[in-house]
Amino acid sequence: MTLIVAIDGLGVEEARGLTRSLCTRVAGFKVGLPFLLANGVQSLSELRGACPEKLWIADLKLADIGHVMKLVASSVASSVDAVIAHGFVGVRGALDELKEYLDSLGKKLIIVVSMSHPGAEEVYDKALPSILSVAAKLRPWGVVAPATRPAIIRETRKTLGQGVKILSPGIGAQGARPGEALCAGADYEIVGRLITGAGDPVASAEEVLSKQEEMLRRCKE
Ligand code: BMP
Repeated sequence: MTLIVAIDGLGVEEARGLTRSLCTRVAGFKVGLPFLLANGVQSLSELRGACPEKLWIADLKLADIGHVMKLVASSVASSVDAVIAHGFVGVRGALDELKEYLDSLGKKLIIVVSMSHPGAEEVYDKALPSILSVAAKLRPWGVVAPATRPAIIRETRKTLGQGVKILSPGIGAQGARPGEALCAGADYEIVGRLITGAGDPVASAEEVLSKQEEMLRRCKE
């Protein structure tokens, strides 16, 4: 399964309905800060109850010293399988501590190596070699790399090899097409508004899945 649905701007009931109806079709769900701030951290376990077996990721945009990232992660860790942090904060006193903490709980670390918006070219992409070396040292379960710039995904895969999962946002609302990131070497595509903002989110998710399959067929020819 290749689709992770990003839940950002929904209420708990709407999100529960969505996760329940998409449960058999997706790899997992990424829950963002807007959802958690609006609905409270406790809403996460409520939400997970609708589809407990899939991959649940807390996207708290962590970018701080290790001590603070651990405190933040501890407030969601019991309800999720993985936590996302930014790669640019570096290893020592930051991501090393977070990784050790998550390892001790049996949870996964995902680090951002570049972002999907245009401004990421101004700073993030320039630091890519350094951030990839952070990832190579830490060996997180996964990294986030942009669907909007497949060359970054290819570079990430080439540098980090097959042992890491690549998760790619930027499909639909940000311009990339379903399947593009998978063709460049990503394992999962993260899709938010294209699905959560659709009149019929389930139909939209089905459409994303069939477009992914079609694109993968074509790029493998
Ligand atoms: P959407 O498909 O609605 O554009 O949502 C993309 C999701 O991926 C959002 O939750 C956003 O926070 C996240 N994301 C992103 O768009 N680009 C990145 O580089 C990193 C992200 O986590």
